[in-house]
Amino acid sequence: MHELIIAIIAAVVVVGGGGGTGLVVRRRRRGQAPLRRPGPVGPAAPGRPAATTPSATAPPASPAEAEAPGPGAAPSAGVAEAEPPAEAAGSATEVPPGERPRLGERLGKARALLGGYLASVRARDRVDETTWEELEEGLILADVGAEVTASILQELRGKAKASGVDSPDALIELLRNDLVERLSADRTLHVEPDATNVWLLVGVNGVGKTTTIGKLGLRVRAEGRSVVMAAGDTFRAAAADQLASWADRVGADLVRGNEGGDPGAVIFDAVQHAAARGADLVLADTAGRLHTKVNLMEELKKVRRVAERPPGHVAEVLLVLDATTGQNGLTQAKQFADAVGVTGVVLTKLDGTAKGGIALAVQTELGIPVKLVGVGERPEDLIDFDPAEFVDALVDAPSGA
Ligand SMILES: Nc1nc2c(ncn2[C@@H]2O[C@H](COP(=O)(O)OP(=O)(O)OP(=O)(O)O)[C@@H](O)[C@H]2O)c(=O)[nH]1
Ligand SMILES: [Mg+2]
Repeated sequence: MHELIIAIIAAVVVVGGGGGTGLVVRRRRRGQAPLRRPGPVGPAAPGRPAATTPSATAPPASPAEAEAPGPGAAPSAGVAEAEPPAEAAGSATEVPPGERPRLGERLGKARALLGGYLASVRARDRVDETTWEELEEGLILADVGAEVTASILQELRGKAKASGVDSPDALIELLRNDLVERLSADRTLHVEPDATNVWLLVGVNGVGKTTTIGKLGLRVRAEGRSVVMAAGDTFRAAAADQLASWADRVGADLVRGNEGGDPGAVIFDAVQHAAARGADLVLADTAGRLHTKVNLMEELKKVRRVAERPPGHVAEVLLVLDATTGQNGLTQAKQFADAVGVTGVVLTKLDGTAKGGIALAVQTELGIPVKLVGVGERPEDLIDFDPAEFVDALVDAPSGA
């Protein structure tokens, strides 16, 4: 306990630099030094104050922020923090890589479910119709969906026959390889050089868009890229406040508008702001009203069009799906894909009661790769989707894991 208190005091002294350094780190000019890319990916250590240019409208969290210049030169959404263009937004590269959780450690229910069925398949001494029934039931209950399950099993039957596989273990190995193959895709998160890149985060209410932007911000900052966050969810003031606290933590500028304001204007201003600062990336939050309401989709289309206006370039449209909603996610993905052209899925809450099979369904049925997965609420709980690790976690799980 005693050592803990000393360690905390030491950390505060180092981080705070004796009181004034925090301000210097946060506001120091860095010019247009070339950014390290693509560097090691990792989040900031929790609580570490990465260099930041806080939002003019976010409530000041420290005296450093209170002294920041006001929104004198703020654009029409009235929001971006004004700073001399010579300073790239959030351009510091001091966010150290951190430890990320492994996917296999976090997959809860998904493992237990399919694992239970596969254990039962393995326990039998041959492959017969019961084997196929168990595989079908396991995959469907794991949220893979009836159609995809049928196609997996059809292919598996063909492969098993062709290679003369008749033991349950060998069949499960075939299944493992088939699932990994189905999940193989290009998962690059694109950043175009010499452009003001925009990553648009879309998805229905509560799926984890804003949290994912925060987590993504940390990753991207750790790669040495400079970030502007755009609070495109103007339906609730609290949404922008939530993003403001992430922006502050991550060391990103924040552009926000008034409650009920035009989301397109916020995105437009964020792109202008990013371009003026030479920032690499705009992470744009959007509202998540019910996807069945046509006006949300129309609004998102507009936001996308605005974001594409030069110098803006929409490099990614990331659909955030809550993995616990199962097959419902597929319907959502179809609608968002039709409206705004989704380039990748972020599957959140895989640590919860999610069964995980939706990853297969989305990629197989819609051809949209799952690029990232959320496995918890901590900043570092966003990891690359690794198909082999994901499938191993499902297939090798002991019954009741
Ligand atoms: N367990 C777990 N919780 C998560 C994960 N991602 C987000 N959450 C939680 O889900 C809740 C909703 O997250 P938000 O980021 O506010 O979701 P949103 O999509 O922005 O929601 P709206 O702004 O209402 O549309 C929060 O409590 C998050 O902490 C995850 O990967 N795992
Ligand atoms: Mg939100």
